[in-house]
Amino acid sequence: MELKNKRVLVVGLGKSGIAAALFLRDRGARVTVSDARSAQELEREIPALLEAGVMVETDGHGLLTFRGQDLIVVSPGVPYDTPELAQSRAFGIPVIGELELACRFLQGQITAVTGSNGKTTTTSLIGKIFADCGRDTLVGGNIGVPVIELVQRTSVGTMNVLEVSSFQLETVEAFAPHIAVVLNITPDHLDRHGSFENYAAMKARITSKQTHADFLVLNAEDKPTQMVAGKTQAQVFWFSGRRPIRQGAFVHGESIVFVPREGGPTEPVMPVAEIPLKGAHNVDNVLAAVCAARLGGVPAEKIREAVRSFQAVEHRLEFVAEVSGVAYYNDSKATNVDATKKALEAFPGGVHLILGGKDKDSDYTELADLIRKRVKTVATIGSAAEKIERQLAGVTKIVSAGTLESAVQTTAATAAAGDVVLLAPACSSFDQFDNYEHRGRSFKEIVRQLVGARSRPGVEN
Ligand code: UMA
Repeated sequence: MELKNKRVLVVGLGKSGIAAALFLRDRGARVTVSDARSAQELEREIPALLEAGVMVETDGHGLLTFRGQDLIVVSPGVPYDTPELAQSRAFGIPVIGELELACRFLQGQITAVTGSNGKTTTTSLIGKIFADCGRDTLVGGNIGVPVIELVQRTSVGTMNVLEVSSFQLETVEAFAPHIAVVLNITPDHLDRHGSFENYAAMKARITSKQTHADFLVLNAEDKPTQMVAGKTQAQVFWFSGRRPIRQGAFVHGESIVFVPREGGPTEPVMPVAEIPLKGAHNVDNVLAAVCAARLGGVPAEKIREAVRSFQAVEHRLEFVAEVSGVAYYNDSKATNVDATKKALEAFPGGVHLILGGKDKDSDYTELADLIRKRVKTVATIGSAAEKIERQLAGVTKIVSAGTLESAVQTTAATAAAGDVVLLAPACSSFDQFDNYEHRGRSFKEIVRQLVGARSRPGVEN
């Protein structure tokens, strides 16, 4: 792709947009960036861009800015049907995402992981397995490092392990991972994609450019994921925590095993008990990682070693502290209903659940059964609170907490020794926080203050 002297517009000035703009500038393009936020809100980002010779448009997207461009590169958070983008496409201007731009320059092999839940854990785990066995490994994508930032560090031997979201897959064209993983497809981002069918179709795009020389790893227990098998040219490998698989990874008795081809040997990989992560969903994540790593040529014993020493990723069922016998867990990354279900399934009972944030057209009644069985109180926060309270009325005791701080204080006051306070909010965070990481860090900070308060003289511990 020739970029020299090309007029390129980058839409969105977050992490991806900044990285894309600087990369394009570096390759000699004439770059403009456009963002809906005000110059004041972007005062930290703008100087470095101006210094690099990038033109900056703030306070909205001007139609004229989009005209006369040779290429438009969009950030994942910018909706596909934004009117200015629709008009640019109608004028024949190519519109691609930051992931697509990056994959045209990335060297080495790509292992890409998508799914509604478990992406970050599985991506990190696959990255660790490859790195631990000595492969030149880079990890990036939706996990927080724009893929375009990896480009200059890649060489032909690099294993690029990428977390990819439905937002990113919406704008791919040539993206062709050698190993693609779809962990599960459950309702999420329906406000952006319009329907579950559209959302699932975006996830399936991970395999649309794979060939017979590539591999696709799918969850045998998840119907919408199974459907992706009908849309691929790649060799399909399956994983299951419940039953034997003819080609792929599964739990056999107490152990994880791998079958490299139909009718082939069953290779032992590791005992399930050695997985250092909580919850059945994490067994699925390990099974998927085992498939990807074996397909990438890593021997079973190396996989076992790497999994055993893997630590939970921040904001994913992360243990924070125990205060007066109550355990606090941060699962701020549970940004949809299914992730909250998985988090609840990891605890047999005695849970005080913090739910809420920005609603994504979700159906919280799907949580009712698990809440009835395992949750003592629900504390609601954020703009989705009223909808959650309405949908879960009568299921358990619900406290309208409003803020995260008040939710922690309320639950801390009622929780008994042996109980769990779980932040698994089933919503995105953008109504009260910058992002889910900010929400998770705030939760940990509030819990730490609680630890401090409880350990002061005169305060009962
Ligand atoms: N913006 C516009 N016009 C619009 C919409 C947004 O100008 O119509 C601007 C905003 O004002 C803001 C910028 O776009 O300045 C934000 O762009 P962005 O939302 O793409 O954010 P980035 O910082 O580039 O982060 C993105 C991903 N964000 C989203 O997909 C929403 C990050 O995933 C990812 O880590 C990062 O690229 C690096 O690849 C976050 C996420 O929430 C973690 N992902 C979703 C999820 O996991 O559920 C998909």
